[in-house]
Amino acid sequence: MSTQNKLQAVLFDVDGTLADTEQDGHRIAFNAAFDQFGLDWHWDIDLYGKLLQVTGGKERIRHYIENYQPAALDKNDLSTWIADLHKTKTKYFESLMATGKIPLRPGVARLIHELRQQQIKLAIATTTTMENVTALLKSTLGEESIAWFDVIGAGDIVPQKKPAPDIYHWVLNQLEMTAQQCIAIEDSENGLKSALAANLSVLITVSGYTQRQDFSGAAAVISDLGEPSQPYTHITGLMKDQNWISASSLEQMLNR
Ligand code: XBP
Ligand code: MG
Repeated sequence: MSTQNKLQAVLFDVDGTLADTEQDGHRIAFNAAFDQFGLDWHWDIDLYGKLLQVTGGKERIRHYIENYQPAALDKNDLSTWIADLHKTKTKYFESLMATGKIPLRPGVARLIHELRQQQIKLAIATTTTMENVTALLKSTLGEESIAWFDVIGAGDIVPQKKPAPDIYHWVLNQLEMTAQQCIAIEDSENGLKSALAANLSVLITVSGYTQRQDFSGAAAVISDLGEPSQPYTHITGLMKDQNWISASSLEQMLNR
């Protein structure tokens, strides 16, 4: 009898993993919200890279205020003000997604279709807001794709965002599965830490902002999920001889 674990579900991160949303999506939406609020704040590409250390948009704004705009700390009811600013940012992000200018990364749609065909469950574990997840899925895979995901864990549903394991624990709990039955796909060190702390095996597909981060503990680190016509670049870990990620290569990783 085989002692191999059968792959039952794949848990996808969203930002940087499904699509490159940070630089030309979230960053633009934050800046648009700052404009609408009459603030002269501007997050350029480099600064935004630094701010990404803090996950969660509201948490990132608060961190920015504390470190770059301390005068704003005197606002009455700062938390409500940040929440309002962030709501405006979410509206901008949703309308940006609706333009369809941000595509899925290589191999993402192909792998999602293959997993569905093989009846392997799909789930999402993300720090971003639920509205943003549905806006991205709608604009890339179509409205019906939202229902392809058995569980979507997003934003404030858990008290502690990544790198805490809370969102992965929540998703596993909703799936009624153990970490040994699932694999997580992430693009960042914060995401990796979160998934590892929930005992998951993790595949990293690096993104623009994350390529120099520390991915110790990942099952493998590669450029992207790859396509038969566009192989991924192998960085570390297993699967040197493969060209693209399939359900069977994920199962191999689970049993490494
Ligand atoms: C994503 C995030 C999010 C987005 C912005 O991290 O940290 O905060 O940058 O989204 P991950 P919100 O890919 O690890 O989930 O403004 O909706 O928080
Ligand atoms: Mg990410």
